[in-house]
Amino acid sequence: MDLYVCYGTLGPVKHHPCARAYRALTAAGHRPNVIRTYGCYGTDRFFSGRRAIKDLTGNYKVPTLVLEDGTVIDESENIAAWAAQQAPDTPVMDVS
Ligand SMILES: N[C@@H](CCC(=O)N[C@@H](CS)C(=O)NCC(=O)O)C(=O)O
Repeated sequence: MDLYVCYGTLGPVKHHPCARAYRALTAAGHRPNVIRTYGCYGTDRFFSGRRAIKDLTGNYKVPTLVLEDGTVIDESENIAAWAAQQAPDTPVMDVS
């Protein structure tokens, strides 16, 4: 799966939507390919990655998640909700 973000995934989840989406995915066991689109602060349309996102979602904002089957999930809260519901199977460690 591809996770389109702004400049990265750092920062507090409360204030940075890309960090929120990334941490929700990784906390649930997903390992998304992180694709930086740059932009922000009104400059989004100057960046090809953001224009590609607009073609996908109708808006320039990230994070946007694109699944292997082409499904597009926009908005950090929607990505976090999907991550929680679709956790990949994780092996159970035998500690006996
Ligand atoms: N409600 C959105 C907000 C997303 C958002 O503001 N993303 C920033 C990057 S962290 C952005 O794309 N800003 C572009 C802009 O506002 O022009 C979400 O939670 O996903």
